Amino acid sequence: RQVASDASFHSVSFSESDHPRVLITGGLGQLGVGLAKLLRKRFGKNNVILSDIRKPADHVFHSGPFIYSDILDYKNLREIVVNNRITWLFHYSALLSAVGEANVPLARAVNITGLHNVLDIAAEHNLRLFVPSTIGAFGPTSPRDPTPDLCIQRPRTIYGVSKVHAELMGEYYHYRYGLDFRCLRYPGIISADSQPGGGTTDYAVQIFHDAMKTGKFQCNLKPDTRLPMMYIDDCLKATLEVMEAPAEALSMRTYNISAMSFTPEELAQEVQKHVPELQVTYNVDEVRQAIADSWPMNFDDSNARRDWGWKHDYDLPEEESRG
Ligand code: AKB
Repeated sequence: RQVASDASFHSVSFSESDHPRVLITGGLGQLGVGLAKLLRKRFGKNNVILSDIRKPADHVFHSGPFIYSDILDYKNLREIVVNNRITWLFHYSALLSAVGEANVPLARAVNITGLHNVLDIAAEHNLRLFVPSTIGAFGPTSPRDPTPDLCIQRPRTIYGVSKVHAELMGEYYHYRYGLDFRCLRYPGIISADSQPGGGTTDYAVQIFHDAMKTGKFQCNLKPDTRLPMMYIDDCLKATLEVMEAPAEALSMRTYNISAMSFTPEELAQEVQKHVPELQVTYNVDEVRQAIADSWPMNFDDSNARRDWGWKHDYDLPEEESRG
């Protein structure tokens, strides 16, 4: 459900040459194509390059510039940044929480070594760099309800460890070398057109697809597992807003952002209002459940709201927007 929105958000327009030149790594995951669409509307189609190691679908390939980029190949990445005069980089390449546990060496390479390449290239070429972090950067010893920006972070997944590392390295490069590093900790993201790949919060996307396709949904988390969630449009809006915020407004470089928080049972009840025949069963995946049980239940994003005016537009219907 969309709550009161700020119509001024898309209203500014520039000529193409005033705009940042943007590269999105890991662009064929859950968020990249949507982000490219939003940024192209704002900055012009040819100023936003989507990249990945996978082959794009036809409609993605024809929607704007796409380039092969392997973040583990330092020279390839540097060449792309130089040849395309990139000024802003959104670094989305990462293995998520559940797939990361299934392949720790690959997660370590992509999420940590890849980040090192991106940081060095961003610092060398004076880029503004966005790296997403996550509720997964917290762990069982963090306060879970609510979880503030600054508290104990001892995650127990390679994904979480790599994201704490990214937060700290980005901030270190900011203070040490002046890198314009900006980072948001995302909740689970709900999207209709794109699928997440191997996360713990994936069920909240899958339920919609299964409700429409088969009318049957098997949830891999317990019915009462509460996690922070956000609709993709809010996530992309926050990402653009924090990148456009004046540096003076940012009292920190890594912010929690939050919109809603629900359990599988609550989400199922909501979906059943629209698809009453939907049957939901539970078959708990122990790995995912252990991860979810160590993550925040509610996210405190008061610093983002205060510093750069973050405000979500989408809630579950019963919830009141705090915006
Ligand atoms: C995951 O579940 O791993 C991701 C996340 C919350 O970072 N969606």
